Amino acid sequence: MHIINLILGLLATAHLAHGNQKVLGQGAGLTLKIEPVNVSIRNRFANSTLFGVFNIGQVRDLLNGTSHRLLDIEETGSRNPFCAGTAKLGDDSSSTGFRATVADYTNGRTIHVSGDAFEPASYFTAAESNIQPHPSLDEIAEAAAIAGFSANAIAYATMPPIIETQLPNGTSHRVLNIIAREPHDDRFTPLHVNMFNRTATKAPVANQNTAPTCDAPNDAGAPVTPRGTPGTVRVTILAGATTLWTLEVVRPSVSSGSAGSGVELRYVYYKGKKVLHRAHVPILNVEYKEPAASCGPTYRDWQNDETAFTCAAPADVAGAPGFRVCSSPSRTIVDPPYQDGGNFNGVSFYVDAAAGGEVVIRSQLRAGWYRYTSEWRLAADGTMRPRFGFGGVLLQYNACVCVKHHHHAYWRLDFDIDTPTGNLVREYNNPPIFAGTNYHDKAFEIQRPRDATRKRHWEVSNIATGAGYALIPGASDGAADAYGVGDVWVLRYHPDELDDGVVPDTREHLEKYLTGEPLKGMDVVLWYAAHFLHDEAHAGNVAGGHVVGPDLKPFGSW
Ligand SMILES: *[C@@H]1O[C@H](CO)[C@@H](O)[C@H](O)[C@H]1NC(C)=O
Ligand SMILES: *[C@@H]1O[C@H](CO)[C@@H](O)[C@H](O)[C@H]1NC(C)=O
Ligand SMILES: *[C@@H]1O[C@H](CO)[C@@H](O)[C@H](O)[C@H]1NC(C)=O
Ligand SMILES: *[C@@H]1O[C@H](CO)[C@@H](O)[C@H](O)[C@H]1NC(C)=O
Ligand SMILES: *[C@@H]1O[C@H](CO)[C@@H](O)[C@H](O)[C@H]1NC(C)=O
Ligand SMILES: [Cu+2]
Repeated sequence: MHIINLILGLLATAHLAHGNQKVLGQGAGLTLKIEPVNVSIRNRFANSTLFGVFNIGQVRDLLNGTSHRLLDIEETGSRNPFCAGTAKLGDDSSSTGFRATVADYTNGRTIHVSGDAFEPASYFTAAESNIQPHPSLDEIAEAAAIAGFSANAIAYATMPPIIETQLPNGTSHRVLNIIAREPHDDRFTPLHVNMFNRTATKAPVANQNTAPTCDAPNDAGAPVTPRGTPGTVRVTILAGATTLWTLEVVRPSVSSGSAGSGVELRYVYYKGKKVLHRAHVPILNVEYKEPAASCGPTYRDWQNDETAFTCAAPADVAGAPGFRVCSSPSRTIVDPPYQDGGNFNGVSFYVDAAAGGEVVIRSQLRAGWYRYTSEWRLAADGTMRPRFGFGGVLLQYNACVCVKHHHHAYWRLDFDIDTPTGNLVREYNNPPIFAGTNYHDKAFEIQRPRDATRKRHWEVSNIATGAGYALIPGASDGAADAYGVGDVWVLRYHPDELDDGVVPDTREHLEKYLTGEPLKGMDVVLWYAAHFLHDEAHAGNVAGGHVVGPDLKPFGSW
């Protein structure tokens, strides 16, 4: 096993301002260890031939004589029959189930095959659906070929990835919305490609003439990491000989959920005690706030297409392609000079000395003309800052980024304070909402709004030890509205509730998991939403203001 052991020096002056003196004030650095995790099982998920999927009788019968394609294999909660009920498996990435998604072009439907990597294929089950999933990179390449482009053409999915074409009997022609160009051309052609009858038509140009001028950068045309490219590392952050943090980091291309979930953290421990089983952003929505042709009005985004950003480093971590330690802060579209593209696809690490010595873990994502920064900041004092950044580019055929729109990002935080179960969620209000007490316990699953006038925040603790983490809303996390629904959901853990599923409309549907279950002493999951108004046309909204997210702060004994 390769271990990269990097001593990242910190500027003493920077942390003096931040109360981390005990660890950092002596001038001691943080040590960051990054080891590849054995991904043999993940490779099986990622391999689009995942042998069993097409070999079970039910799938053979369903697909006999059809034109079809395996689009994606996503991880799901394990359905290992030896682990009954909703019990969590241990901290082992390889102990997971999967759901494969197959597009059946001939019959205008989708086939989902579910199983567990450890089961024989005969245990797998298949189900049909008429919801059209997002396209894969090889499907986009085939769509470009159907439109007459060469094998060297550059093609991307754009928004919305699928054009709705439901027939009266509920089946669909699968029509991909892509842009393509030959390497020697400087302009993309927007296309609608019908995968059923293999025809392509030019798509309308979006909002080119009506757009207010705005200073969004141009598309860099940077490559996208093929979805399913495996990559998981085990990270240890030490201060001197003291282990502060241990966790696994999964790159966006294999992040969980129907549409990925950005940089995904697993099995996060602070000072040897478990904090989170999994933390990620499985739901990301956009709504346009002013009418503009072919811009929205709403989209469900995806968080598993990595695109290039800048990370100064000679090479990736040995044995872990797609993971890199930068010698200076990495730069995405939300950092000056606010440009698209760069030298690196994957997950970068660096120590932000200016922020008091936080280890910053981040990636840049692409979905159509949007660029997103998926980021986690881990501080020596146990503070964790989930962050999401919003940017966009001007495309030759599309200036939707200039039209005022809202982004809604939904974090899923699967807390396991000390232990998976035995946790308690409390809410703090000041002034109080129940006379005489600032705190109340959450007895049952519930959705709650933020309320800055009451300094409202939430706390998850272990009932037996009293150790816990507070979830403190970020000052820029915006306001929910009719489409960007909700701020906080407090739910009981279920292995199959990693996202709200592929939904026919784009709005989030976490309400389906509010089934009235009791919460005290249970395994709990908090979802947290931030709402960001993206308005490139108005200066002042650009510099540094494109990042949202709450703070997670430890309390009790750690
Ligand atoms: C990874 O796991 C596989 C299957 O369990 C095993 O055969 C292989 O030796 C492991 N590789 C490493 C580098 O540990
Ligand atoms: C996927 O499986 C096929 C066997 O059908 C194998 O030839 C190929 O090398 C595998 N690809 C990867 C990336 O493991
Ligand atoms: C597919 O269907 C045809 C005609 O119904 C049948 O002859 C053939 O055996 C089937 N193939 C498989 C692999 O089931
Ligand atoms: C649905 O309707 C289309 C168009 O009439 C037809 O070609 C197709 O066979 C029908 N599919 C099913 C499953 O009924
Ligand atoms: C392909 O299907 C679309 C409907 O989805 C239809 O409008 C178009 O005429 C068809 N083209 C051909 C060549 O059959
Ligand atoms: Cu935006």
